[in-house]
Amino acid sequence: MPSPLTRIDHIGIACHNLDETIDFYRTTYGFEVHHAETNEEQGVREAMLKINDTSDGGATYLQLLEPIREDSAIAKWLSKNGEGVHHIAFGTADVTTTTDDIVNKGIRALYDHPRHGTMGSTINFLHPKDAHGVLVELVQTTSNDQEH
Ligand code: CMX
Ligand code: CO
Repeated sequence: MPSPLTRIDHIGIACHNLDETIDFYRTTYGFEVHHAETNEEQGVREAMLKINDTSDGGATYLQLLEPIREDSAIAKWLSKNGEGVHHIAFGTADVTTTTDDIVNKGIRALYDHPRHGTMGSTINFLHPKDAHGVLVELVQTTSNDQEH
């Protein structure tokens, strides 16, 4: 059976200063900001840098994340680890079903119901302690999201 996870949607990277980090990615690699927003619920300012389109109609991004609150997940992680790779996100056509199927294998999801992610997506996370030390995000986008 093919995997319901059809792309690397993004790699989440925690940083102290979003604007400085965007400049680094632009001048070093030539990546441009495709989309930027503040997600109050997640406690972040973020920028999505598009890397490539994918065969499922989606795309792969780097997600640069700066905390906007001391009690946010990103602020806590930065204070313990410093800047670096925070999570990987897989794209799926149906985040609810995909999450339920993985939960049924005994892995904890962080939310009972999907929440609001970047560019109008819906997201959930798998607990890193159940996933060999990797915080995994599951992302469902809509077709409109690809055009932003
Ligand atoms: N990757 C791998 N392991 C991680 C981790 C990460 N990003 N974050 C925490 N851990 C590990 C810690 O190392 C720790 O392990 P030990 O017990 O062995 O020391 C354990 O998980 C508990 O960590 P903690 O620092 O006490 O943090 P919390 O349990 O309070 O929170 C988590 C961890 C994953 C539940 C929290 O970060 C969370 O809710 N994340 C989901 C939301 C999120 O990350 N939002 C920002 C991104 C938004 C977006 O992508 O749009
Ligand atoms: Co993310």
